[in-house]
Amino acid sequence: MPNTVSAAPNPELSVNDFKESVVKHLRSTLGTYEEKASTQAWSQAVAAAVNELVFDGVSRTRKTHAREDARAVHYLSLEFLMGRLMSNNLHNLGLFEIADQAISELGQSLTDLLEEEPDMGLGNGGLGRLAACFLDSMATLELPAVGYGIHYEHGLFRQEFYKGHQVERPDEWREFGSPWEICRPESQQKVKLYGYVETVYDGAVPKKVWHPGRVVRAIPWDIPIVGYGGRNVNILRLWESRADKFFDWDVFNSGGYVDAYKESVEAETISKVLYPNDETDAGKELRLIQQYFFSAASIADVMRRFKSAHGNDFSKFARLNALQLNDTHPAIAVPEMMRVLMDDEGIEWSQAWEISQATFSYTNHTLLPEALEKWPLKLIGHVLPRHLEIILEINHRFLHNDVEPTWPGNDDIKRRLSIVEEGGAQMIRMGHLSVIGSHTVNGVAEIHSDLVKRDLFPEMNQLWPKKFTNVTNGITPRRWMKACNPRLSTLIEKHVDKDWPRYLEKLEALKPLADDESFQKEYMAVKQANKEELVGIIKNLMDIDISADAIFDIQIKRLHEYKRQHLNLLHIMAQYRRLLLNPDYDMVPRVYFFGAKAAPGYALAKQIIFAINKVAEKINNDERIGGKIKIVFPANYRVSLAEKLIPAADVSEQISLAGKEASGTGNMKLALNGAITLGTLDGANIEIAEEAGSENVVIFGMEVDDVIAKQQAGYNPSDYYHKNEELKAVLDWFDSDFFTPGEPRLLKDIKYNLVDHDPFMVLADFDSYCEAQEKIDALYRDKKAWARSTIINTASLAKFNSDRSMIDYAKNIWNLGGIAADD
Ligand code: 26W
Repeated sequence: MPNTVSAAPNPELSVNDFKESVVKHLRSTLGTYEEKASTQAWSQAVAAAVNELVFDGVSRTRKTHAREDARAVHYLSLEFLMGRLMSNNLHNLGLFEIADQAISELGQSLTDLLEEEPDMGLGNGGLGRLAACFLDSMATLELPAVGYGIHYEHGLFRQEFYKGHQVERPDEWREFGSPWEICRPESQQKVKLYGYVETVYDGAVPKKVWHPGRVVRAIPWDIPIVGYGGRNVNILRLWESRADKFFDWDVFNSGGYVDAYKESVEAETISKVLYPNDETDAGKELRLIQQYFFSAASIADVMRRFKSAHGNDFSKFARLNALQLNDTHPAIAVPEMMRVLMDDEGIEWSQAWEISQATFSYTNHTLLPEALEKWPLKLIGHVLPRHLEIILEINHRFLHNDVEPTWPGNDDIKRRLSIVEEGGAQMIRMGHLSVIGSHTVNGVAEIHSDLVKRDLFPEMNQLWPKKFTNVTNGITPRRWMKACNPRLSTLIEKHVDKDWPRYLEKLEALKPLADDESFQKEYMAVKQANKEELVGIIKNLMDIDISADAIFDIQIKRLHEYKRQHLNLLHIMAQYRRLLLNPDYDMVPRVYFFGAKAAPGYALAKQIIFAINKVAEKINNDERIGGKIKIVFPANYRVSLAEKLIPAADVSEQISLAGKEASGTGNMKLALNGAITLGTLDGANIEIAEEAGSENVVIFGMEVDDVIAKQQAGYNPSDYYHKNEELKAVLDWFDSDFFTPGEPRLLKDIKYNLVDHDPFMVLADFDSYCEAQEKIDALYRDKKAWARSTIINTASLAKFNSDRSMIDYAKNIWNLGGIAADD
């Protein structure tokens, strides 16, 4: 359905202007004409027409920032999960309706053109999508900000299912180039690797000289980030690696073509692929090189800009630049900054450290021990010999100046706080380095930030209590409501001010309507229409028939044991069993949607995907249950698929074990679009419950302290297995061929993992989860109560606008103000 929302219309462009521009680009940029052009050519011509406005904004914004000598933030992230850009850019420019009409007058459909665009999937999940939402908000708030990352040739793998198993295929997001990026060869940088460090004694203080063994070039590609309203356009700068020089002519001439070529292949490998690991340490040399490559290129870029304005007056550096570390992935930027200030600029240690610490801040996104990055000391010494020296010096000074005076003679605390982990092969703890090297450290939801202080870095918090803070995550309402849910946006616009996508608190005006029957009807009619639309999409995509009268229950997120997709699955199996035992078992028909990719090396996660697919196959085709349960698991969950699922959701599954999900952001998107949260008291669920009111969410399961108490008392999952007949029966199905006919026990690992270990306490929360599901069922039958709750959810979620997150960062961490770009 075309979006008819008319907020922030662009007054400067008419439908005819836009038509002319598209046709002009079709002919002169794409080299084709109206009668012949493919959908792809049309789509590119539209992108080119949009870019005329976008690029103009880039120049205006840059000029303003340079003239004002603006303080800026540099957001360093190994991941940016941008998704598609066309619809978002049209909305933010206020051009969506104009483009829609212009394109239909040209005999094309905007909806079809939008579907042509591949997702820019340069991220794994929450952390990467958060970075993308933050870019949208920073541009909207007119904050001088640059995103820095890697121009991966292949983003997160494309997922296919083969006989129910996940298969990974390469992602080809820019096979034919992307219209949204501009290459800036003039701003390329060189990045050094390997080699050795020489100490030169030719002045008062010995000088360190790094003789690299390898140099690679970093080529920047800029993606314009259009703020809402279109005035301010920031930049996402992504670095591509290239060999320093393609042919070494001497090697080439002496018959060494292959050797010369090999060097270029190796250099280009750095930006080839995104690591698909999520929440586990990749532990690979190439990943470390990726981290250093983009950190070093970005710092060099910031330095170049600074020096062209201020020469060598580094006393101004921290006043003008903030550097944000998105998790520990860019933590190597800390010693790199020290190296540049000392070795390249001749600044002595203490001043360099002061500048560096005043510049960096660090966001932690996870407490899971397996996700806390550590690098073998030897590996860092091999790849980055100078950085290892600097890290060890940072550590020495920290232990000597901060730890020893606070805990004199306490070796145990020193062992825990040291950047170097001893015992076995020495490891460099990137979390420690990030905390020590930053002026501020934040978690991403209240509870998570508390746990960062209490469990992850308790002594660091004792040393520097003011360093630790919270910034609760957010999502951009432009993409996650206005663009993806045009029906609801249109309804909202009838009742609240037009600038709600900017000021989400305006949705509070809907609260008084929550009990208004005619508004309830309108709101639920929107939900119904969104569900009908999804029914059609699923039919096309998977040839599965589902009914829009069922409850649409959605769990979409990376597949991980702690997120407990298998808890959801066990409950579905239990419901199915109830129906088999009693065909009259009374339940509201349900469609369970899953969307999830598993890290390719994560065997149990892949087996859970296989299990969901096999259970789906059986249940979906079992006529005995009269279609009361359907399971829909489309392959290749990604941003553009999320945009289709979220507006149609009735129930949002947020069922992680308490204390494990740092925040979650899908929970915010679903609740804003009117889904009822079925969740544990974990991450941002807690704050969603606070905002929406506990009567408008369904909470179950253990809380963080219950989890700890149970673990300390000695958790024995097999007790739950033996005590609960239903639970035992469904777990035993995994040990049979019930879902894998003729191939018994293919799913047994899931059962034994749960019965013997159950690290994320699925069995302990099973009963409580089943009860919560019954509450959902009962609530849904009460149409008015349901409508009321869902409206209140939409009306109450302003806190989770990523604009609010960005204002928190700008005020409390970056000390940064907005500047409106020139007209
Ligand atoms: C080293 C491998 C690795 C890769 C990715 C370790 C850790 C990660 C990330 C921290 C994973 C991630 O995306 N974390 C999620 O971040 C979101 C944004 O803050 C939160 O909402 C999620 O709860 C958190 O799991």
